[in-house]
Amino acid sequence: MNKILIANRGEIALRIMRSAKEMGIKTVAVFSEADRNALHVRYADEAVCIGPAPSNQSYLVGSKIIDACKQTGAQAIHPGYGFLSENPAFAQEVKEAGLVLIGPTPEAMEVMGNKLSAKAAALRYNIPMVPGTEEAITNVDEAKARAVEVGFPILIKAAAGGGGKGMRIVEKAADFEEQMQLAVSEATSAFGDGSVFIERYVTSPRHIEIQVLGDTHGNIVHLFERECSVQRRHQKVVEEAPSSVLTPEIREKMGKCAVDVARSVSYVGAGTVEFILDENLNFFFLEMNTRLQVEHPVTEMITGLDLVKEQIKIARGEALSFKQDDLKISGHAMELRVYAEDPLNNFLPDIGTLQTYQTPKGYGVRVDDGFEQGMEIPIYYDPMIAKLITYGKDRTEAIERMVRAIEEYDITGIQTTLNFGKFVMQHPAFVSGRFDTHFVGKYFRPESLKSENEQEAMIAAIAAVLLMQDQKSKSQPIASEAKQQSNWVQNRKKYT
Ligand code: MV4
Repeated sequence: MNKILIANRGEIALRIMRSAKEMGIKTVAVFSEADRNALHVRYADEAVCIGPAPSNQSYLVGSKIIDACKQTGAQAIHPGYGFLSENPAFAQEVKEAGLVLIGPTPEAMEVMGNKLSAKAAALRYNIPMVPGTEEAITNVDEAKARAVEVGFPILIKAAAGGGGKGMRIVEKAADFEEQMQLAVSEATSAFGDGSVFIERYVTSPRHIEIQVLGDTHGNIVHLFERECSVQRRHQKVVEEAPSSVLTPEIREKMGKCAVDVARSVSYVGAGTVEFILDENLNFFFLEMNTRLQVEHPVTEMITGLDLVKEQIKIARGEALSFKQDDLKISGHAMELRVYAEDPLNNFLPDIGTLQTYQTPKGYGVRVDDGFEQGMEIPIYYDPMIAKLITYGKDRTEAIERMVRAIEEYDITGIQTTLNFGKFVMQHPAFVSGRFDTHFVGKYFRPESLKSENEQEAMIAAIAAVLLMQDQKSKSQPIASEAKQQSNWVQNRKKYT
């Protein structure tokens, strides 16, 4: 394998190419017409345009990507996350074209792509699961009877689901039928598959996931957990590793379960096994993601492994070069997803041009991004512009470093989730480690940021007045001096 095609864009395309380059592997970028000048296109050794901006005419068209491989002689495809990364039909086409997909088999993707078949596979390994139905609900009365047995509140979930679509909480038996109909119609329109099932609703869960790696020789290991409870509308914003609540015993148990879930589909490649953890630290398997995840860097930081390199070595047929007992956690890592979104306006996408774009630097700071100053954020794709990752000897240092890095990060022209991230890092519930998936809903109000913005605006206004008075009292400063002073006002605003 000496040339791979990266079937993705943005930060993750660059992230993958960097590892390939270190391994002496040539890279091929694919790009849509909206991404002609994108960094991933410039970074790659070769680049192929695969169509118009909308992803269903470019990044989601498997045949164009396979054609680009043939055209350039790339032998393997790294799909990144999103787009075609968990599409079993694409995985099958890649295989039939005589190419290698850097990822699991189409069969493993197929089983894990449906929550019910995923649970059925995991059941053979006695993995703890939330009580509910093991099959899709076909009869409302039977389902209602089962819900009464399981106990309310219950959650109706879409088997094909993702992103919380087709999910409905039911508080009491009388509401069951109506909520079920809503879930079925939502699932049908979102996934073309109306199958739903029920589970007892775990009211205050933490979302903890385990990274796994499997090779083609039957070795499977886990790389510990990531805590992903800080999310809104099923979109993660802050992730960390390790979790502040797991004991070594629970960690080991969850790790073993994750490896068994992977084993249930003979998993090959990097994957993530998702659990929820209740108040009493009971954990339950939810589903498995068969891709490299956005938040994989926090695992890299605490294990010292490069997950993309591991994926490539696995795809080349190499055996894992370490055993479970060789792995240990060192230090603590935090990740903030920097979205082009306005936290003061319900986190609505705020696309535009990056007027200023200066990333933080220094010890323990990693920025995985795909943009530079002056670039425009296209409206067609995910609004995540960067991931800010900090590493420290412990959780406190990782948090302090994150606050410092957020303050150094300078983005103007668009609103971002940076100031929201600072709010999270400084919130007592987050700092103490006592939080769950309701963190944002429970604690975040737009006012929590406004007061800080207003304070900053006030300081800037005062500084401007002082500066004007200062300038009036002196002879007119030369242009560069004036510029320096205005920079000082901006920096003063940023660092206060
Ligand atoms: C749950 C749950 C509570 N009880 N299942 C949301 C998305 C999907 N991956 C599973 N999800 C949940 N399943 C039971 N039985 C709560 C959630 C949930 C959630 C889980 C992880 C992270 C964030 C979440 C936000 C809301 C609900």
